[in-house]
Amino acid sequence: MTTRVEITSTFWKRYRNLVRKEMIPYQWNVLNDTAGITIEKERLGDEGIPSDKSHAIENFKIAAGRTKGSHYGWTFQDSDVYKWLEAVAYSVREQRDPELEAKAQEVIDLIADAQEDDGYLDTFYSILGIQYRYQSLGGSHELYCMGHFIEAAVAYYEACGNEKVLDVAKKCADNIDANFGPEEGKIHGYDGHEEIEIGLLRLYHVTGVTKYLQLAKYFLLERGKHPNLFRKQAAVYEGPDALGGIEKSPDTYFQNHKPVMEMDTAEGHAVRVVYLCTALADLAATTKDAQIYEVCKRFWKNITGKRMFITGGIGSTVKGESFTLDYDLPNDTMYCETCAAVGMVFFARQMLRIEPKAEYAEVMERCLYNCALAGMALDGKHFFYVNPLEVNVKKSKLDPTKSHVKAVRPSWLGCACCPPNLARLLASLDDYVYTVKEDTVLLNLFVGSDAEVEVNGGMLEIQQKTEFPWEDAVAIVATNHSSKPVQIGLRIPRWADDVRLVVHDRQQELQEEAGYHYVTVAAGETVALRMEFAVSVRRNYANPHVSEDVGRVAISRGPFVYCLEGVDNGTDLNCLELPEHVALHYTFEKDLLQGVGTITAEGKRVRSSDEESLYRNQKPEETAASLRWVPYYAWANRGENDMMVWIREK
Ligand code: FUB
Ligand code: ZN
Repeated sequence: MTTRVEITSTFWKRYRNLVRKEMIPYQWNVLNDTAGITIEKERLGDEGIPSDKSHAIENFKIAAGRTKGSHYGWTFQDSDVYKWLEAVAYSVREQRDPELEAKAQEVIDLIADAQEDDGYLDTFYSILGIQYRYQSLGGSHELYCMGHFIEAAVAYYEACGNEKVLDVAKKCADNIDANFGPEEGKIHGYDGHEEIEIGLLRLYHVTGVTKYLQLAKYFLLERGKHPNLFRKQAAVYEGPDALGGIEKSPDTYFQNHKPVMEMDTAEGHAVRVVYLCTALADLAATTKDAQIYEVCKRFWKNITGKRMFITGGIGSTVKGESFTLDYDLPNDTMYCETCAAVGMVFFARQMLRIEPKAEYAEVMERCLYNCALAGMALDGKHFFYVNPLEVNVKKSKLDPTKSHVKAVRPSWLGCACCPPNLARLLASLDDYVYTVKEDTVLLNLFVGSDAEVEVNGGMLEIQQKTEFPWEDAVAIVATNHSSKPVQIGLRIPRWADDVRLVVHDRQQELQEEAGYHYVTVAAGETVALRMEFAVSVRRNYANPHVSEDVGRVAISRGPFVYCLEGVDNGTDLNCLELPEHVALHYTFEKDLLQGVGTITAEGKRVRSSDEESLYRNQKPEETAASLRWVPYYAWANRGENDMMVWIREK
């Protein structure tokens, strides 16, 4: 028996139906170049990368010898197909779909045909020069792509029992194992972009074959022991241009500046960092290695304590899509890539496997409900790569340093890592609701659902009846079908002012242990619980080291961070002010943005009576202004629009 969580929440079912009905078919058309859309460049400077179409499926057909042509797109174009396949796996796990499964089988057959006889799998090198494989690891993304394939294969195997896809994955991993490792004659190195480590660990979990665990461990712990690896390879590399010079980036970009076990801050490319952390935490959970967990905790502390935006976004600069330094969190030039927020959700999930700390679930929730969801329009067909906390439409168009900050989600992106990443996360949301550890089931996310959770050698049936996030209570009914007692760890949300817990109609005092309250369910017992939250609208202030946010306030309610949009608040959002003591009113508006809670307040707007002069000696005047906030995730669904999260407070 395995754990099964069926999501019943209206909020989340809408997203999951969107994945099944819109995202998967739409992305399939994009990958086949039949969607009839225009693909946007991410920013100035990307002109050199061919990205007018996806060509991803065509690349496989060419590599498989089914058609003629050349490779097109980024070196990691294959990963778009793999992430799509992984999303399909979770979708059919939730609801079987013979037509979609037939399509997935076609893709699996195509991938198998594109695989080299020795297991190597990468259309870029198969088409452009197989003799150059593994020679430009800084930019080539070969192991990254294979890691994504292995993840998809494991997910699809687990969903449908498809042996073929798992065999292709094992063959692929065996090829990597034959080429990399500490032994003489093998390459002593790793990929410029972490991901293979996650894939190998998943392959180990499903097959139990220890060499996959060992290889993942090798890649993780070897990292940083070969500074200059990528530049050294690049100096003698004569193959096809892997990624326009990325391999010459500083070692920090690739987390290659010192051995991983010595790292204590998040440096370089944000997605790479969180994929590294996800794999490290999985390794620590799997091998119960306390030292590796210490490293994970250092990363966690640095990221969430000093380098994360209030929306759960990470990556402070477009340059290298990277972290910069502690407290450097600029609202209008940041990066906050959708994939990075998705990766934080992965990281948090693995941390929960190691230690039951609600802080991990809180960050997971913050990233999920804010930055990750904001990565997609409500129609499931438009996507942000970059998720700003402040946008001025004119500046985005005319200021070259803000060309990456968009006010409208494009239909697709030349570098399309984010849309299918979001699809696979939303389709697998059921994996994030609970964490099982020994005799305990942690309830991490309040998501209406019916679940059967394998725990302590038996089964716990657990139902969450709730319309959270739009309702402030959860009724939980749990039946322990095993012969031993089971603990349920109920997360006590920090965004609530008061949490009341009623067990079998009797109010209970909460006893908090690292953010959870534990309830024991005896063998054969059924318990009925009700958690009620007093959720108010909150004003949030940043640490004053975050210079951009000094004197500013961000509004939140429950797990949602809110923002002001031009469509509700007019232009020049920076002229708006929220007086310190005015009341903030919350209303649920069922007809707005598919149903959202909005917040209103009586604010102020500064304006000049003399619009002509740039500088003057009088303070601008203040007039009354009605302010209206919407949840951040729902912004940019009403046309081109300025937006702001942090408003000046007076
Ligand atoms: O390099 C592969 C993916 O493309 C990264 O994860 C994203 O940040 C984007 O650069
Ligand atoms: Zn991305």
